[in-house]
Amino acid sequence: MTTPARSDQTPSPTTHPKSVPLGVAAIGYAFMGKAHSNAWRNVASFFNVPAFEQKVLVGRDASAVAEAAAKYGWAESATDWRSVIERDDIHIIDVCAPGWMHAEIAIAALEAGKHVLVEKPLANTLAEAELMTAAAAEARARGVQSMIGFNYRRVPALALARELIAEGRLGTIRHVRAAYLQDWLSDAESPMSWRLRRETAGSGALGDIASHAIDQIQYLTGQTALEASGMLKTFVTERPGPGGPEAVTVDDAVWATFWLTGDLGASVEASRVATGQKNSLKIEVYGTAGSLMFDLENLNELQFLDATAPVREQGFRRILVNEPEHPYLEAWWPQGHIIGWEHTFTHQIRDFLTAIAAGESPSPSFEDGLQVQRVLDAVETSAKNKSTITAVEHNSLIAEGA
Ligand code: SOE
Repeated sequence: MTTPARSDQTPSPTTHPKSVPLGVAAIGYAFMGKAHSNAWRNVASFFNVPAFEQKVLVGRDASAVAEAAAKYGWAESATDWRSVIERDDIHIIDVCAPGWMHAEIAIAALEAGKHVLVEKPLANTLAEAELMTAAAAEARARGVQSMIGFNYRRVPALALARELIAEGRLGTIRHVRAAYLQDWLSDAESPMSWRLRRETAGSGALGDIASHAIDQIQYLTGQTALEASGMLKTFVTERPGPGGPEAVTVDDAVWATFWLTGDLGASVEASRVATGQKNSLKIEVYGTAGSLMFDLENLNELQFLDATAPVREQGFRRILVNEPEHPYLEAWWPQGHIIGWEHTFTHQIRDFLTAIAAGESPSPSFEDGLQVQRVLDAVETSAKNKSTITAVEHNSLIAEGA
């Protein structure tokens, strides 16, 4: 449980002098720590952002995190995140640690008056996500900002898709389909890791990658899930662990359907055992006046169908999202010089810093992260009870399973 913030003793960053660079500390130096470090290292070369310094990279293994800090451009390394968040020269905490650490670190950092960016999903449980969101709301009142790292919102093609939908170019959206397929766990001999234990990951494909698809469905359409129905499956029930075979306690794959506000239907499929699919996020949006298709493996492109065009000319056409007029692109290279997956993290850090400098709440907020967590929880409840969940907010059953 979090203790109420000591507002009288918690520094307020709104008084942060512009002349003093924002001190940044990142917690975690594995895959996401590396992706975020790369973004911190290059964002100021391409975007106008407030001055900041990569001060500390935090990890549990002193020698490994020291090596990573030197490699990724951090001034120093540390092994105790609690002492780092108490430092006066640290103003931003970037949480790249495994899901089971998100709540404790983010809440402590917010209470210490630090702006917080946390990787998705917000937490391992709905209860943790609610505590984090309450802490974020309290901190925001003190000028302390927070953001969740759904980085695919920063793919220019998906940001353009959202703009086109918001402008009405697709008319009324009827349904959305999203599939996020990977195969790094297809081999039953792939060893155990924190991502395969419920106590450290919360869930498997559901929280790890379906969370991205669920966020995208809500982000692209501006609607929120009301009803959820889902199935979860663990195909490989035990894997080689440090002390011999160990039970896998999270899902390998998830199938879910949703009704959203706006009378909109959606389906999400996510798997980490889809043999041959490496990091394939495909999204399709179908409206009364047009449709869109996106494929992460071709992330510079958006397929757009304008159903108001004469039928003889209709068809999905490829928009190469690489013009200066497209979101984020004017900062990079001349048109047609495409960008990659890692650029989405640079865009994310740019938006986070820009919001902090403006004293505004970055998007997506912890509230957005909590909404996704409610949907994840509703899918799990539906799968467990073999039923359809309604009122995602209240996570109550509407129909007992057969
Ligand atoms: C899972 O392997 C993973 O690393 C996710 O955790 C990330 O969020 C996704 O962007 C890539 O795949």
